[in-house]
Amino acid sequence: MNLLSSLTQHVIEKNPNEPEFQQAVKEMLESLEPVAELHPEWIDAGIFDRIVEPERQIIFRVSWIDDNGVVNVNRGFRVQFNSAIGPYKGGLRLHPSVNLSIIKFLGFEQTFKNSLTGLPIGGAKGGSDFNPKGKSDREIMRFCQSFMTELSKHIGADTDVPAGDIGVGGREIGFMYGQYKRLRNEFTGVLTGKGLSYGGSLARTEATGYGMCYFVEEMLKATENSFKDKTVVISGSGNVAIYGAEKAIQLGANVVALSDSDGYIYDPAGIKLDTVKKIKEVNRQRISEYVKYHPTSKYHKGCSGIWTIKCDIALPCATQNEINESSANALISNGCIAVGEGANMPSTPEAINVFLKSKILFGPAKAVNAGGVATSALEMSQNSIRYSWTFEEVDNKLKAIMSDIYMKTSNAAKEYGFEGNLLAGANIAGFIKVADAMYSEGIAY
Ligand code: NDP
Ligand code: 2IT
Repeated sequence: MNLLSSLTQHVIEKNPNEPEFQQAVKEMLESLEPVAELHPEWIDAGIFDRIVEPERQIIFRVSWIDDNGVVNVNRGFRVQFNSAIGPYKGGLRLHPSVNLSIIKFLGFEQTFKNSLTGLPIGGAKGGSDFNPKGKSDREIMRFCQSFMTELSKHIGADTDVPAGDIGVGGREIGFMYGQYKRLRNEFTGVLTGKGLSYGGSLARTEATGYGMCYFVEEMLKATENSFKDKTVVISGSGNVAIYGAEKAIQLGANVVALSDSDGYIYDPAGIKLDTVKKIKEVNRQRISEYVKYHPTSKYHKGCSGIWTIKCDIALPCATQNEINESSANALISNGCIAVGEGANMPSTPEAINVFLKSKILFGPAKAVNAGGVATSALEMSQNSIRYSWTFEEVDNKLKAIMSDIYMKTSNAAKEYGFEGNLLAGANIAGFIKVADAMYSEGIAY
C-alpha cells in the first residue's frame, strides 16, 4: 500500500521552490507507511496532512547599521512547526544560504528530534541570511539586537524558546538575550545556550557533540565494538565537531581530520584539540591555520575530499547534504563501519541508500544530534526551578537520554519491520508521540 505517496506529491507541488523541505518530508513519509497502515484513525484525523504544514511562519526585515554607518537589510525567519508536545523549541541559524526551505526542513526535523528526547518540547527553527563572517563584535551585536527586536514579539519561555545553530553561539545568544530582557523587562528562560553567568546550563556547549558520541557508542556496543582505537573523521570545526572530537578522543579514538567550508586538515598523529579551540573559538580563524602549529599535518582545499580519508567512523558535523553518493561509496570502500550524523540532514538520499544497503551502522541526525536540544530542555528545567545542576549531573542525564533514544529507535525499527534501520526507527518513534498528542488535542489549530 502507498498511503502516503500522494501526500508526498502534494507537498512537493505545494512547496515548489523548497528542495530541502521536500527532501526531509519525503524521507519521513516513506518511513511512516507502516504506521499509517496501523493507524487509520490518524489518517481520518488528518494527522499526516497537518504534520507537514508549519503551524506558523514568520518572515521579517532585519535592518542594522555596519561599522561604516551603512544601512544593511537581511531577512529573518522563525518557523513554528509543531507545538503538540510542548512549546516551540529549536535553534537559530545565521548563514548567507538561509532561506525558507532550509528553515522549514530544520523545523520539520526538529519536531521529531525533540519528541525523541522524551522531554516536553515542540519543534521550530529560525535564522537569517546574515553572514557573520568578517563582521566585528559590534556589528554582530547590532544585528542580533535588531533581529531580536522583531523576534521578541513571537517567542517566550512558555511559547517558543530559540537557541544556537550554525553561526549562533554564546556571543550571539548573549546579545539576543540582553535585547529580549531590555524589551520585556523580564528575566526568563526565553533562550537556551546562555552563558553560565546569566542562566545557562553546564554541559550545553558540549552537549550536541558529546551526545552524538554517546549515541554512536551505543550503536557500536550493539555489535560488541566501541570507539576505542578507532580512526575517526569529523567534518566541520564548529561547536558540534569540536565537542564531538573531544568526546571521541576521551573514548579512546584517534580523530584525524576536521574541516570548514574552504577545506580540511588531516593529521594522522591525531588532531590537537587545544589548537583547534584556540583557532576557532578564541581567534575565530579558518581551520587552515592549524598546519602552522602542527607542520606534520596537511591542509587540503575543498571539503568533500575529507570523505576519501580512510577511517572506521565518519561523523558529518557541518551542514545539510555534505555527503553525496560518491562520498558515501568512498567511505564504504575504505572500510568505514559506522556513520553518525551530527549535522542536520548531512547525507543526501542517495548517500543514505548506500549506507543502508552496505549494512554499516548508520545513526540518523534526528537521533544522533538530539543531545543538544535535550540539554537545552534541561536548561529550561533549571531556569524554571531557578537552580543549576553540576556538569556531572547534566552530563549523566544527557547520557541516559541518548541511550534511551538509541533503545527507542532500534525498538521501533524492529517493531515496524525495519530491523537494523535506525533511520526508519527514529522517524517512527519520533512521529508516534507527536501524532498521539495531535490526535488527543483535536483538529482545529
Ligand atoms: P557552527 O557554526 O559552530 O559550525 C559550523 C561548521 O560547519 C563550520 O566549521 C562551518 O565552516 C561548517 N559549515 C557550515 N556551512 C557549511 C557549508 N555550506 N559547507 C561546508 N561547511 C560548512 O555550527 P554547529 O557546529 O552548531 O552546527 C553544525 C551542524 O550541526 C549544523 O547542521 C547544525 O544544524 C547541527 N546541529 C547543531 C546543534 C547545536 O547544538 N549547535 C544541535 C544539533 C544539530 P565555515 O566556518 O567555513 O562556515
Ligand atoms: O538542530 C538542533 O537541534 C539545534 N540547533 C539545537 C536546538 C536547541 O534548541 O538547542
